[in-house]
Amino acid sequence: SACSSKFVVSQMHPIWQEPLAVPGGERQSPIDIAVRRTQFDPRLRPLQMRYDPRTCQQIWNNGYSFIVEYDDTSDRSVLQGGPLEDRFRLCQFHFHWGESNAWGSEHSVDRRLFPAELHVVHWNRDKYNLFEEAVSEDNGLAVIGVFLKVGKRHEGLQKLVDALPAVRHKGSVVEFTKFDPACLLPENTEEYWTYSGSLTTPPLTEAVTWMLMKHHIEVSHDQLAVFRSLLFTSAEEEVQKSMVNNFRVQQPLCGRTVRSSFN
Ligand code: SG4
Ligand code: ZN
Repeated sequence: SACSSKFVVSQMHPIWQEPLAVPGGERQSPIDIAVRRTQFDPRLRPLQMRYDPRTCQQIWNNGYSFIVEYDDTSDRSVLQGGPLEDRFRLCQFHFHWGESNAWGSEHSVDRRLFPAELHVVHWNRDKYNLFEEAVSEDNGLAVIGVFLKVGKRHEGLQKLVDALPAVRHKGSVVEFTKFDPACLLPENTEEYWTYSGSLTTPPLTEAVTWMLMKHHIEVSHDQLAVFRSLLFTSAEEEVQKSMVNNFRVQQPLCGRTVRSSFN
């Protein structure tokens, strides 16, 4: 079965350069959250985010998404609590989105997809010295996921949306400062699902504790349209490709349990 082999050749994303042999392959992401099969765990505490907006540095179009990067050389922006035993440093956030509002998220809830999904990425500063060390280790990374729905304009997101035209092409970087990613989280962060999984792009390492917020945020159609106006391609390429559908296909659960912090 898909879950019993030592190496799984991952289904290739159209823009990945080559198929990838994934070591392990038993705890890959993303997955569908089947709500009735989740298990309430009363020991799951609230998440504690303590982010310093002054650690925000730049936005980078890496040819797959745009990434807002944070200075992670000190403990000024950290996440702890929830399912986590250690302290994790904020290093970046990014999104995945679709060409239409009918899909775009990586995870789904009872098979329902959302137009986009935010990922706030952190690495374990108690066990490792650098993101690059943590990325391939068990318990190395902690990612908060938030679903986006189309509705009213999101005030906090607008500052970021305004900066995006400057990183339209692959490889472009622009300075971006004083942005608190907590403004992109739903008001209620106490209700979440958590499971053990992987990065959803190469190297697909099984290092991630996923925390998916039950409550979504709303953004306007115009704000998402600016995401969709970005490009997978660099300025030099002849045929330009819109940055849309930058999500990975869902992966088998392989006997894992998804826990919930709420009943
Ligand atoms: C996106 O492709 C980001 O651009 C990547 O960031 C990120 O990789 C990747 O998604 C996977 O992250 O939360 N979806 S995910 O599992 O965070 C990493 C960069 O390449 C390693 C910097
Ligand atoms: Zn992601």
